[in-house]
Amino acid sequence: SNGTEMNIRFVGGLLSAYYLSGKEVFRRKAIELGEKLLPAFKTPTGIPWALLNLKSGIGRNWPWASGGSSILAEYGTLHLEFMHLSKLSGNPAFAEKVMNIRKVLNRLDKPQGLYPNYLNPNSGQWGQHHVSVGGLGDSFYEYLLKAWLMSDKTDEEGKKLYYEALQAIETSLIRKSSGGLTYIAEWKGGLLEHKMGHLTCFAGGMIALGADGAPEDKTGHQMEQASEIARTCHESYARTTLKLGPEAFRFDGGVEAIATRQNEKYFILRPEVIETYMYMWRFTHDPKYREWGWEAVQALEKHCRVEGGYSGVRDVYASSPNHDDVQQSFYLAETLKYLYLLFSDDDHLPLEHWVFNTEAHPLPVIRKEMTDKPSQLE
Ligand code: DMJ
Repeated sequence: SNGTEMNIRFVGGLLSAYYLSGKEVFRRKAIELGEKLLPAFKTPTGIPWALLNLKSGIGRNWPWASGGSSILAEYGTLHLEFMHLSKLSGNPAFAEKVMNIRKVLNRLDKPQGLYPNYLNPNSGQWGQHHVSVGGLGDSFYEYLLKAWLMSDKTDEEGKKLYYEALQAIETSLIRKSSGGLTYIAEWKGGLLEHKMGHLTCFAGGMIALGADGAPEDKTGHQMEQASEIARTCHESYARTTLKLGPEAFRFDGGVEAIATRQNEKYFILRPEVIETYMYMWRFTHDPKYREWGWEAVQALEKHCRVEGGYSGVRDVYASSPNHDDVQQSFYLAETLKYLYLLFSDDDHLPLEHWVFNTEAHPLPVIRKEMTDKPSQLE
């Protein structure tokens, strides 16, 4: 199994189920599953393997990943769930594992302050110097910010690492097209690829969520950046026939926010653009975010609704949808949940009390003074 998907989907889901219901069975199962993941950390550096055989406890990495590397967005997307596992089990091992990952990262040189997507778990050295706020990188950055927020703002290291990483991203990856659209490019050994993934669109919401705590009076600037990214991602939907966004869109060769390669034109019910609308709505109450969300609802109903549920589509520029016949699990966990929250009142899962893991499973802020009693949560 993919250890990080086990964590964000199943451990995260069980933790949320526990905190929302108070039922002991969910706490127990979350811990049981967390314990099954611990053998993945048996590497010379403690950077976990990507893949784990849950029966044998034998780990390995993706055969395609640069020189046997582990992936930033995988080993970097365990922190929130593992902090809760230690709190609920009384077993410090979970927290130790994720704090060690930070320690390894802190010791490494970062090219231009950026975190490469690949890190070798044996040598503790970076693999290829590819940097992304989309696939392979994305939720690492998200979890730095959310680690700080979920700790009731006591995790000062998480805070510092997040704002420093965001600064490096702004300097090296964020660009504005000639048509005035702000986008986040991909970085390959110092060269920019002027492509933005649908996955990268979550960054609008992340930057908005972090803006309030930004250092040096950067709050306004970061909110502006977040709203510009939301606008760009909305354009990637608006410039298609089906009004659903492509997997990746480009800003080169005279195009802006459009997929140019056939294998980047698909839409698989991903949540990131709606996730950003939801955060932008919560922080600004600008009605355009609900309007944009409603456009997506209508397109989903029109082009993705099928007899057995909802399906992805192969080409968002086609005149009619060609279904891929898959309803990804994140459609229910994230896309529909964020739509629901976009049209709910702010006191429904308020952001001061809840942090959403990267699969949109809500986890409570661990209060400085709080004990383990879920009944204390409102
Ligand atoms: C989900 O598993 C999570 O949102 C993850 O962080 C990125 N990819 C999918 C949704 O697109």
